[in-house]
Amino acid sequence: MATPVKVYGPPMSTAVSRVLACLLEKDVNFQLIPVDMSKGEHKKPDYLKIQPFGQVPSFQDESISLFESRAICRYVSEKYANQGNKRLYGTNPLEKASIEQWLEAEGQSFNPPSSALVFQLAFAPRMKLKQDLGVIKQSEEKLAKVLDVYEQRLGESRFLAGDEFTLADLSHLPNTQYLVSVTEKGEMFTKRKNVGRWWSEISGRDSWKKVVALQKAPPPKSA
Ligand SMILES: N[C@@H](CCC(=O)N[C@@H](CS)C(=O)NCC(=O)O)C(=O)O
Repeated sequence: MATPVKVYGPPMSTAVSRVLACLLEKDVNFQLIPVDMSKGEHKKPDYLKIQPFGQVPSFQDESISLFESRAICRYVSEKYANQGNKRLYGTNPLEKASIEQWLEAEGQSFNPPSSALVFQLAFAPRMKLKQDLGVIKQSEEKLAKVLDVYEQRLGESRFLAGDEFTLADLSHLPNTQYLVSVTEKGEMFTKRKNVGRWWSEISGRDSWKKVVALQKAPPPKSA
């Protein structure tokens, strides 16, 4: 069996969970390496050698190291093109362009307001940080506009980039999971008919259910 790739960081991190979902879709064997962020392990010199911005995830496959979850997902999808979900990153230039378009929409339009809401509503209370009501209001307004665009798109096609589940859909799973399952903003998704249908379909995939199970499992002890 091939040597497992290594993913550094806790599955409860949205960016780490994006990479895990991709690896599970592609049937790539992986080893999860704990990084105890509460102890600042992600800012230690050894870790900064593989992730110079001091964030999770980072990733190693044979002799290469990568960071940035979406870049890692693109790499995994290309390198392991012939295994697991072979349609995940498209099979021709047009499919790939459509996937890239919606991946960009996720990174540039969906992620900023949704990750701000995840931080304010899911993480700040756990970290005993004061919530910023202005940020919450502004982010909710921005996210609503993005979801209106998605509602229209998902009335025309089953998934964002067309008729197949792709990296573009997968990339939305981490933030949406938190918003739907641990905040009161889930209605933003479920009350929109097409977005709600899309969310139940993509979040019901075995790969994502396994990621959610990993998020609920007790953290492994760091070395
Ligand atoms: N754009 C990066 C974002 C990575 C990121 O923000 N990671 C968070 C956890 S989800 C983190 O490491 N935060 C700690 C910090 O920034 O110090 C990616 O997608 O990999």
